[in-house]
Formats: sequence, C-alpha cells, structure tokens
Amino acid sequence: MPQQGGRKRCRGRAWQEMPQQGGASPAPTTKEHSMRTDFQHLIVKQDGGVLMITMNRPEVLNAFNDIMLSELTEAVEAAAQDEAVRCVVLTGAGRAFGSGQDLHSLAGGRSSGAIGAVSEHLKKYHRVVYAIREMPKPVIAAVRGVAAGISCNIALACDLRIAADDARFIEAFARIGLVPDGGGGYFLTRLVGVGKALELSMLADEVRGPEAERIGLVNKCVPLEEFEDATQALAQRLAKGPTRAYALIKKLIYTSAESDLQTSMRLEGELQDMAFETEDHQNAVVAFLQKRPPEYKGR
Ligand code: T3D
Repeated sequence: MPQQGGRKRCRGRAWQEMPQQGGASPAPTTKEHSMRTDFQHLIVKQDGGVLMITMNRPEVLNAFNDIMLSELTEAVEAAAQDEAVRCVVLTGAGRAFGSGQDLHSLAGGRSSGAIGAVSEHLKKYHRVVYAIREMPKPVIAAVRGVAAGISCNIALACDLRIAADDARFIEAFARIGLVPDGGGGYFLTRLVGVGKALELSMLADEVRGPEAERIGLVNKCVPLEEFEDATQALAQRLAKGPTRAYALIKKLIYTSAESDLQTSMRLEGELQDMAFETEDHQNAVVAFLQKRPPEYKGR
C-alpha cells in the first residue's frame, strides 16, 4: 500500500461504473417526499432517490444524546416507509462519523442505578439497528474520521460501508470497562471473524480506513479528497437500481448468513417468485433484448 505523509492511503475511485449494458439509467422520477427535515441534531437532505442523514453534533464528534438517538430512529423509520427514498446514506458532520454514547450522560453511572436500566436504554439503540437491517432498500455508512463505540457498531449494521482514509474505527467500549453493544458482538464477528473481533474488542485499538478495507470491516476505502464524490456515486447508483430486488437480496443474504443450504435455497425460490413479478425485472429483460440500458423504477 503506498504511503503518503506517513499514513496509509487508499487506492480510491469506487463504484463509479454501472454494470448494465449501455451505461447508466436516468434519475428516477420520485414523488414528493414526506420526510421531516427540522431536526435538532440531524441534517436530512434528499437528492433524487438518495436520502442523506447526517448526525450533527460536531462539537462532541457526533456523540449520541437522547435527542439525536430518537431523531435518528425517526428518520430511519420514515425513510423505510418513503417510496421516494431508494437509498439511505448515514454519515457524520465535521471531522467524524460519531464518538459513541455521549459520555457526559454516563458520568456517575446510569442515573437510576436500577438493575436493567442500561439494557432498557440499549433497546433504543436496538430499534435503530433493526430499522437499518429491515429497511427494504440499501443503507450505506459513509465514515470519515472517528467511528467509536456504538457509532462504530451502527456503521457496522449498515449494508455497505465506504470509508475515507482518515477513518478510525474504534470498539472503544473496553477502554471504559464496557462490552461492545448496539449489535457489535454480532456484526463484528461476522465481518472480521471471531479472533479479530476479540482483538478489536479487548484492545480497543483503532483501525484506520485502509486496514479496515483489508480486513473486511468496510467495503471500500477512498482518499479523503474523493470521499464525498465516491459516496454520492455509490448512493446514486444504488438509488437508480432495482430497489425491490435489493430488498429481496438483503433478506436472502442476511437470512443465508444464519441458515443451512436447504433453507437458503428454499428462501431463494420464494424471493425469486417475488422478483419475477417486479416491473423492474420485466422491463430489464425487454431492455436487454432491445439492446438498450434498463431504467429501473424501483417497483
Ligand atoms: O447506557 C448506555 O448508553 C451504554 C452505551 C454505551 C455505548 C458507547 O458508545 S460506549 C463508548 C463511548 N465512547 C467513547 O468512549 C469514546 C470517547 N471519545 C474518545 O475516546 C475520543 O474522543 C475519540 C477517540 C473518539 C476521538 O479522539 P480525538 O483526539 O480525535 O478527539 P477529542 O479531542 O478526544 O474529542 C473532541 C471533543 O469531543 C472533545 O471535547 P472538547 O475537549 O473539544 O470540549 C471530547 O471531549 C468530545 N468527545 C469525544 N467523544 C465524546 C465526547 N464528548 C462526549 N462523549 C463522547 N463520547
């Protein structure tokens, strides 16, 4: 890996090209979206079929407080329902993706001191994690700078991860005597294997972008100066794709990761029945035979 200024650099340029014959399809015509945008700690913007959700508490590297967590839950759940949204990007404002739970709220322990108070609080994070995994469209985490603690694990819950080469993934929990939460034990072991998951969780050392790509923690690492363009290119490409097939692909891949061959192939049949019924499938076959690029409508 080439070095610049003493730090590893990424190779860059990711996912720019469309795989279909004849090049990219035009932007989809989408109905007016109904997403609320007046959040206190989120910036929510829609561009075509891409909804960009930016966690916005840069003075604390986008640490989660209760308001930001509940706003994120609302925005992600609303995106799932909104047909005009065909791809979601989750990112952070300023120099970081997120620094985990706001530690000001943990000083002195969780206030009630009651047994189970922490696990009750964690259910609020779990709701976001489930909403991301069950979203019937792709969710991308776009990570620049630090992604620590539960912010790191929310990035791992997303379907795809693009990182800038300044990214720093830190399973920071053990640094403050905690265990990985927000699905960290689940996502980490599946992405990097048990041995590496133990190392990252126990030592809580940071993993930089290029190394994160090498060990499979992210799909792609790009130079910081290309990060925004590469994120947009990936998101717009997915937003112009066969959205219903993507939802079925999520179901197939996530279920198959937990099941045997027989179960997976039974599910594949059920999902393929559904995929065959979509307009996007039927139109794409016609487009192929007519030697023109398909135009996916997301239905
Ligand atoms: O019940 C429950 O909720 C349990 C759930 C727990 C989930 C968790 O996420 S536990 C893990 C919590 N997160 C951490 O332990 C990370 C704490 N932060 C750090 O270790 C470092 O800040 C970083 C490695 C993330 C970044 O380091 P660096 O040097 O790039 O930045 P910095 O200078 O440390 O931080 C910049 C500012 O952000 C600083 O404030 P200041 O001095 O400029 O006024 C710092 O205090 C603030 N900040 C960073 N992380 C947090 C934070 N403030 C509150 N909470 C944070 N998590």
